[in-house]
Amino acid sequence: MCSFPLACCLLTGRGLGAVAVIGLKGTAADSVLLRCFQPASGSVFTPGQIRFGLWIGQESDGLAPESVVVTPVAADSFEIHCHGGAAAIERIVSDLRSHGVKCVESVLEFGEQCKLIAEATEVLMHSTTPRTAAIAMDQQRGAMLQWCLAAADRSAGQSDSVTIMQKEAAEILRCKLIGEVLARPFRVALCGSPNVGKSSLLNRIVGYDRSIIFDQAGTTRDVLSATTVVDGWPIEVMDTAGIRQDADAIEREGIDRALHVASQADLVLLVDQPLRDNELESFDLGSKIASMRTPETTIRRVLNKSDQLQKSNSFVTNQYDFIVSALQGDGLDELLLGLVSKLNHLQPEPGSPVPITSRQVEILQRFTDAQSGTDCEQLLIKLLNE
Ligand SMILES: Nc1nc2c(ncn2[C@@H]2O[C@H](COP(=O)(O)OP(=O)(O)OP(=O)(O)O)[C@@H](O)[C@H]2O)c(=O)[nH]1
Ligand SMILES: [Mg+2]
Repeated sequence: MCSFPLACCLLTGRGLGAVAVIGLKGTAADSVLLRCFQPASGSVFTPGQIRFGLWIGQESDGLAPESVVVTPVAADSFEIHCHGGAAAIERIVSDLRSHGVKCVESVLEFGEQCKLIAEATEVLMHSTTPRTAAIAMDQQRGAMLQWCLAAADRSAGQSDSVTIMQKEAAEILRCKLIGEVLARPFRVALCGSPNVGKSSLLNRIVGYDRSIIFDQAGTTRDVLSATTVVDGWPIEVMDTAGIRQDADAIEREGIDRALHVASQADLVLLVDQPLRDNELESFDLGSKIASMRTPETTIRRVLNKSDQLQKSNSFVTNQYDFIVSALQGDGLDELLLGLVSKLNHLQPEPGSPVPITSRQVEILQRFTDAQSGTDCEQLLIKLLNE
């Protein structure tokens, strides 16, 4: 029969998290565990369970037992969730060592992680700004894990706590967009009629000449994008072909792409310009994009070329969220803050749980809709381990 050496590894960041996770695996890991851990119920370990109990350690050391949660991940593979302080971690690791378990430093060497922490590590690797990295790091240090364990603890108790947990999960889901922009930039699409100054705005926002600007309709034929950082958030600004009804075949292709980009964006800036007679351009682009967008897409109206605007037409300007001049830079600061206002509004408190993968979002959504405490418990197990 083949056997695997016993090994343990700290799977969470050292020292700063409220909860620490220690992985333990190897042949007969369960029997080593049962020498140190007393489960609250006496049943055998089954993968996917959450087992509450006491860490007894070595009786000879005279230390008081400590509450821990043990999750059997697979046969001969366990996670031990304990208090995040160094003393609690050291105690458990040293007890395991005394039973012949080798403690490895690197998670990669150990080859396995708590799913929530592994996901956070992956997202952290893709975070590009200090602001987004700080939120990812909170998750890597166990913010979501801690909520999940606390919820599992309560779901075993009173049934009215289920409603409270579902409210908490709904609150966590409010930050879904923040979770998404930790690993990819917030997507802003510039759309509008030809020649209104979309490419000029892109260049202004990113601070260099990314797009060609020309005083002729139909200059931009394809989607061009540039990434920048606004108020600490990574933003991808996408310049698109001007949309008009009487377009030729090549322009039509660009327009289709523009509409597709608009439908995928987090924020669509619908750009207009004042006409010489101060009337609005009559093109129902707003409702066209509104009909294509996802429910999460926000649309904001921008009036560009404010330098050409006459004072008498405030009734026109009232219809816009932002009034700017890409040429002269007027209104740009307000526009930039407007780009990220949704993100700033959703910014979580330091250390709060944020769902950072579509898997977490999907499970939390099911959690908020679950009908019973047992369903909730199953979903928490899924969130921890699936
Ligand atoms: N006066 C004034 N002119 C501007 C402003 N912004 C852009 N323009 C001019 O408007 C013309 C068109 O600008 P573009 O940025 O190429 O417009 P566009 O919307 O990208 O055009 P298409 O790619 O053809 O759809 C150029 O001559 C720009 O210099 C502005 O704020 N004020
Ligand atoms: Mg253009």
